[in-house]
Amino acid sequence: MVKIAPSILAADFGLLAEEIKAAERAGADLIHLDIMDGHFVPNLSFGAGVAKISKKATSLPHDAHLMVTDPEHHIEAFAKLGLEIISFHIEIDGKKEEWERGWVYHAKKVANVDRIARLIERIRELGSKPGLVVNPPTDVDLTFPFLKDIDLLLLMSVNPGFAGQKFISNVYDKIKHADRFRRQNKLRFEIMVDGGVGLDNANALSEAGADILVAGSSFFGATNYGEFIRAIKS
Ligand code: S6P
Ligand code: MG
Repeated sequence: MVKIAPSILAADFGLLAEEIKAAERAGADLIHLDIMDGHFVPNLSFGAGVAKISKKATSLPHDAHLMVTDPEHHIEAFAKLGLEIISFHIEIDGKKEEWERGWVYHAKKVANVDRIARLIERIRELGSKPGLVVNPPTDVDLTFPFLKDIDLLLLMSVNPGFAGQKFISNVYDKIKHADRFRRQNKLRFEIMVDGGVGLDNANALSEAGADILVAGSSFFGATNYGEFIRAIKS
């Protein structure tokens, strides 16, 4: 059954700990933390301080989605908190492309293969599971050489930076392609989809091969979190 990861970016920050406890009671499978540095993406969010609040509020596992240019500077702080999964973008050495809300990083090839490999290794050394993230304009094939070494492939279905954006449907082909590669090579990484996910597309994403769905606005905007999770999983 598909797993649900509420993104606390869309929660009421004035009631953050209560919101996270409510997500746990509602049946969430893990908590998704969106870390933005204002450079890799056109927005700032929060850092390890908020991650600590979330860790304290729930015993659910956490995944940190690092939308930062230099993950090297940040992974240790998150790993020290015991975050189960830490993911960073394959586009960290990529190019900036303008779009209506600022910019998005994309990559046509992996400019610094060693850097990606070292980061994956470092996250594991620090005791967390490594994940790689792919933006909508980037080809998912760029991650294939690294998939045997990671636990999570996070496919973006919006240009990252803001909650509540419109879903970009090119993610379906990426899910299917990565799922095929996973089966052919007998790999075990999970596929997560993030951005614009809700009741309207959850079934199709899961059928395409997604294992975990991030839900920000759709989850925290629901009147009843438990009903939302039951509906999305049914
Ligand atoms: C993308 C964002 C995502 C978050 C997001 C999902 O801009 O940074 O990485 O996980 O908060 O939110 P929503 O409202 O699209 O489900
Ligand atoms: Mg995210």
